Amino acid sequence: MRELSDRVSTDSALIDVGSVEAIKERLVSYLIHTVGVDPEFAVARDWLYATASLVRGILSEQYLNTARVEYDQDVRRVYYLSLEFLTGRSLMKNLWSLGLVERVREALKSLDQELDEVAEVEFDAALGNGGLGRLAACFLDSLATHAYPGFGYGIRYEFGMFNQKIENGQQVEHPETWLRYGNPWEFERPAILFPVRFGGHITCFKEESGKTVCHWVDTEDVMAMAYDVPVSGFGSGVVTKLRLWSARATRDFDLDVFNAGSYIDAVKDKTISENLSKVLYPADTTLMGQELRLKQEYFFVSASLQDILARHLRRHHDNLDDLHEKVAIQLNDTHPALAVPELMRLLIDVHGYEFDQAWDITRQTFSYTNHTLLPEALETWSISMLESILPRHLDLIYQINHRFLTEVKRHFPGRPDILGRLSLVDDKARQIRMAHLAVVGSHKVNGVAELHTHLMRQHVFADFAGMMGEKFVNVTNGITQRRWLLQSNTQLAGLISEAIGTDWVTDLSQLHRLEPQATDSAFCERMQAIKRANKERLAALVEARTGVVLDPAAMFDAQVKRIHEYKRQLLNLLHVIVLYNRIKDGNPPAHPRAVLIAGKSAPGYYMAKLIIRLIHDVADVVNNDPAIEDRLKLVFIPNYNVSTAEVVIPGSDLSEQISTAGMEASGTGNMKFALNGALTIGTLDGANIEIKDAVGDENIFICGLTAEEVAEKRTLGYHPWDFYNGNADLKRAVDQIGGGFFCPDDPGRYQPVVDNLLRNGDHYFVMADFASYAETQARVEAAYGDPEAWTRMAVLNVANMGMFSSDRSIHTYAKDIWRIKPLKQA
Ligand code: 4GP
Repeated sequence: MRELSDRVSTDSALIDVGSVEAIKERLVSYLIHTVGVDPEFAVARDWLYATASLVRGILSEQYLNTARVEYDQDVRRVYYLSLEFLTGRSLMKNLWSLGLVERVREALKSLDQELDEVAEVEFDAALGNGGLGRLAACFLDSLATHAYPGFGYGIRYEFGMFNQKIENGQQVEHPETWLRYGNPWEFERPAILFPVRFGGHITCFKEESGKTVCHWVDTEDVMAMAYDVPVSGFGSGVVTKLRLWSARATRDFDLDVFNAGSYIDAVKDKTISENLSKVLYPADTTLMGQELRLKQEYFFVSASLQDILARHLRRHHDNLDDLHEKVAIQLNDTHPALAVPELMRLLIDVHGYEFDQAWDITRQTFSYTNHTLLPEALETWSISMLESILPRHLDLIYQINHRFLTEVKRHFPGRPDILGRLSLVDDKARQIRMAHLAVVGSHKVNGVAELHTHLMRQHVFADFAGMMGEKFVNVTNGITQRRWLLQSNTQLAGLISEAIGTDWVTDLSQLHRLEPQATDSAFCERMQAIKRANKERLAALVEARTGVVLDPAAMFDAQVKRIHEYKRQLLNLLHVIVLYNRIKDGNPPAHPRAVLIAGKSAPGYYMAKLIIRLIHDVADVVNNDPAIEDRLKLVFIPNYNVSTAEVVIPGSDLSEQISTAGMEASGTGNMKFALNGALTIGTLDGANIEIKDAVGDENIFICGLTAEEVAEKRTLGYHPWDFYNGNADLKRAVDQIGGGFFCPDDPGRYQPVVDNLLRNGDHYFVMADFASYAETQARVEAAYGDPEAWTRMAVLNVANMGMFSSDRSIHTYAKDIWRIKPLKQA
């Protein structure tokens, strides 16, 4: 794609990357001077570190330029606070951003290295669980690409998302030591260090002026030390910073303790404090309530806010009165919601503000994104835990609540019921409701897809919406087309660019110009050939990881995402069993199908883990039954992560997005698949609805109950037995699961699965949706039998994905929520 490299600025004043020869020289130099390895003996990893050093150098230069421009323009900047950033690998992303892919490829070749092999040895930075963490990574990419003044804050977990191994068909979690060889992208900043305090108690006294002043004393402190990771913007020359905090013991800095007490005990204490940033909590959408997690949340929030305030004061603002004019802070879910009382504490206790003014500044600074409506995911913290770990914050939360409830009383006179529902404090359970704190402390609250925002207004935050409706807005999620098309599906990206030019890379709405290609047979044939090549690449990955050989001529039907009952991998599996039975009965599907499932379960989520096991047991039977031949395969791809997604998504024909309607806030995998020309089978849930509206009803396969119907059934009574008794295919499949057909050595193994589907009320409406899902799958199969029509639909999907770019999401946040503007380039 020559045109593309013309659009990209590779400017570096200090590092010559203008020619292959110059790059080669640099790479050898970095290998020797930075990595410290003899070129004769260097392996791919050494070359990765040499290449990353070169690239990081350019990014650092660009970051310094960006920071200078921001400083000069003294603009408002957004700080994205997130406990998760699911970045994945960075080498190829950065090379694409800088337009250096081909030159570096050639330079490495002249050194007998293959760029793809070098890139492949990079560890995924998996500092996140799933959706909201990956979204944060896409957002940083869009911010930098469009030159918005932005900055990310998170935690530098020593152990990110666990490495999922499958042993005897079961998920086993192993630590992922991604920092084993060091992280070549980060800058360690030992001088950027803030104390974070825990425990202790509060003493308040009246000053002579009559003002009451409170001090938080006798605390135990941990230091937060910064690591900076540059985030490149595509072709913009703008680099955004992701600052990740790592915990350090204060003991390092306080030799007295070593001298006074026992050396060994002091070192033990050090280890305990440093545990704070050791590990990412591997549960998504579930509540944990663990003390370490609370400490992590406060740790990164406190360090980030101290850093933000110090920067604000440094930047020729000698007070914090106008903080909100220069600083917008986005809370990625409630995980950073303690930022609200923390900013209040800093303003009041440290900078001497009165409560009212501090509260004004705070509310104008924060905004909050909600990512899930699942009740079990709405964070609450026990009052007793807060009392002992963050007593000053608890006190401030009570004060905030008191003020807020006074407003509520004014708004809803004579409605004590509402008072209890809206309160930040759940008196009965003795808990603080973090979502309420985030809503009250923010000037805007957004959901992540139209339906989700609607349900948020109607249900979870209905009383709030009744009082402050204008606060609740929608910003539908998006994905960065740079990673999810340009980089991971280079052939399709090339074909698109040939047809419509390369503007789509930074303006995805341009894709609509592809629409006429849907009826161009030459274009469609090339699209098919590309899909075929991507399927071969995926089949190779599957064989390498599982030993199962897939025929690329089969329909590749993929469901890749966290394993969760609401996402309904079980619905998919029931359908696989039905297909299996049909083949055994001599009624095979018209077209061979390979069903691919991947995803991690939270380690403590019993039912999700049981479902993973069931997938393996069913796969064993299906894949090893000679009667099935190649007509059906079922594969579980272990250790799903960003890099695996980059191969699975371009190589799939069918995208499974079959959550119980009303439960998937948005989904972003759905967007990635459609952008890569897979067709969707999905429920009317989350962003599926908007995808359907964009691509047209005839280019998507919709099934199942709507959110309204689900809600209605829940209220009026739902009887899964009726569906079981009314559908012979379904009954047989459920009986096989319950009767041990797939695990004759331990026939009762899956009784809990069947109990959930039948006796315990089938909370996720699997039984109710099965018939509709199976019928829709039959339509999919028929459609797949007509490759021309299928490809036409695939092209129309790609052509209509323009609005699902994270660039669009970011432009909306920038305009409606953060009130920030792109930097004027110097
Ligand atoms: C996820 C939602 O489940 C998903 O629908 C959404 O697309 C994504 O956030 C980004 O908004 N939620 C989480 C979580 O990742 O941990 O709650």
